Amino acid sequence: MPSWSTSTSIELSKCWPSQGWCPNFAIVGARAILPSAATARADRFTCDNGAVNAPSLIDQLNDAAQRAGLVALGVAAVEPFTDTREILETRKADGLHGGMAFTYRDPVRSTDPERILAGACSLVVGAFPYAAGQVNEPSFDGPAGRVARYAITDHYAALRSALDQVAAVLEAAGHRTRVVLDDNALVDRAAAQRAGLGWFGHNANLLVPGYGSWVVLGSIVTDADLSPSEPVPDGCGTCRRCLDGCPTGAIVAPGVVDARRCLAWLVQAEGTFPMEFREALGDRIYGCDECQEVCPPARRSPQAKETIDASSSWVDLLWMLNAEDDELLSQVGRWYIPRRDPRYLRRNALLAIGNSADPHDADVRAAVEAFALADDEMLSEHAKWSLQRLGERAQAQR
Ligand code: B12
Ligand code: SF4
Ligand code: SF4
Repeated sequence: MPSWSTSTSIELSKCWPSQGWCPNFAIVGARAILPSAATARADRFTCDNGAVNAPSLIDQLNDAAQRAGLVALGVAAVEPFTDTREILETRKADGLHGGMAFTYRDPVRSTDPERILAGACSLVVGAFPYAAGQVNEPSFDGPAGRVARYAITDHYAALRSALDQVAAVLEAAGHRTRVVLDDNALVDRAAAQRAGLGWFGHNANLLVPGYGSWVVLGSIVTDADLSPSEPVPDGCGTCRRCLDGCPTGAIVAPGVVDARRCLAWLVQAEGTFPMEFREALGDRIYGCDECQEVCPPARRSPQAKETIDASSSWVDLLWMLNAEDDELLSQVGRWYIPRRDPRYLRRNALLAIGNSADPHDADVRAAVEAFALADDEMLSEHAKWSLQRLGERAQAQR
């Protein structure tokens, strides 16, 4: 369990404005940033419930957050996120959303916390750390598909449980609460940024000082009138490792991801996987971590020293090709799979096999050939690509 510190802003101020990576991050502890004094801003969004920044309540919230494993907690005002709404609309108009729904479905709704809870006064936003450590090699033989760290286990369930525990403190004090995370209801990164949890990285992720981006984010929308936290200044400076490290050039400008090129989206998107990004997919089967793997603050997270259980970070690709639909969904059904159609899991598996399996393995070839000959047009086409790629790789090894 990381140590909590309320002195982070003093330590961090040594780093900003930064001209690149700040070496002091490694010594910065987790953030307990709920303001302790009853200092509600006079100019804030109308909220007539009366400020409730009683030090005892703030202490209880911080204690509950710490016990529940959150590494940062902050408060944001509930004004609509109009800047983010504009960004969503502009990116949608420019096609950068690549057909995604989520927060793009209804930008007005996703940027207005009052739609979640009428009479809301504050957002209490939390960050839950996940799998930042060393990923072990697969524990089985044969081709292995890499699972992005955020999906290794259900970190969103852990985050929800942590936020529920913090919300219970507010409820016990007589306030109404709604917990939202990773759905269409709210733009989670913008909420976290406004709540002072971290800064917008050039890789578009929200980076928490001392932890980097290996955190998932969620909010408690409440009618409790709490004082907003101070924002965190930019910590990227002139660094651009994520832009240069992205295998498909999807970060088209600092903080701007073109989903049409982003592997994390393409593995979730319906239809044919774009030809030009198939090789770049490598052995990935779900999600993509490259723009975080190269990120110095993410590498220095306290969790980076831990080793991650290999059994959940790799999936047996031959099993994916051969398993029945029900079995596949029972194992990885919590992933976002278009239309809940397991064919998309097999589509991704075929590409990952082409890119990473032993090209001389007869079992691999037989499994892929079966799909190449099958009636399913989409899978047959991806299987043929996979066979060709295996052939090219076998040739290159001679
Ligand atoms: C749609 C979505 C995706 C899409 C699109 C991602 C994207 N960049 O928009 C896809 C499927 C590609 C995706 C991928 C991932 N996602 Co996602 N995703 C979402 C979702 C549902 C909505 C995000 C959204 O509204 N995007 C819209 C655009 C407008 O926002 P944005 O890209 O975040 O841009 C913001 C900043 O970059 C900033 N900004 C804009 N211009 C500029 C300019 C500069 C210079 C700077 C510095 C910043 C900046 O303002 C924007 C608005 O706040 C949220 C959950 C939620 N409800 O919010 C999770 C969420 C963003 N995803 C999350 C995660 C973990 C991931 C992945 C790491 C998973 C993975 N390993 O594959 C990748 C990361 C890819 C990346 N580099 O962004 C986490 C992010 C946690 C964090 N620390 O930031 C979230 C918040 C889920 C959660 N509740 O924890 N995701
Ligand atoms: S998730 Fe992967 S493909 Fe998407 S922006 Fe990051 S590195 Fe690029
Ligand atoms: S890799 Fe990207 S997100 Fe990380 S510090 Fe550098 S510019 Fe910022």
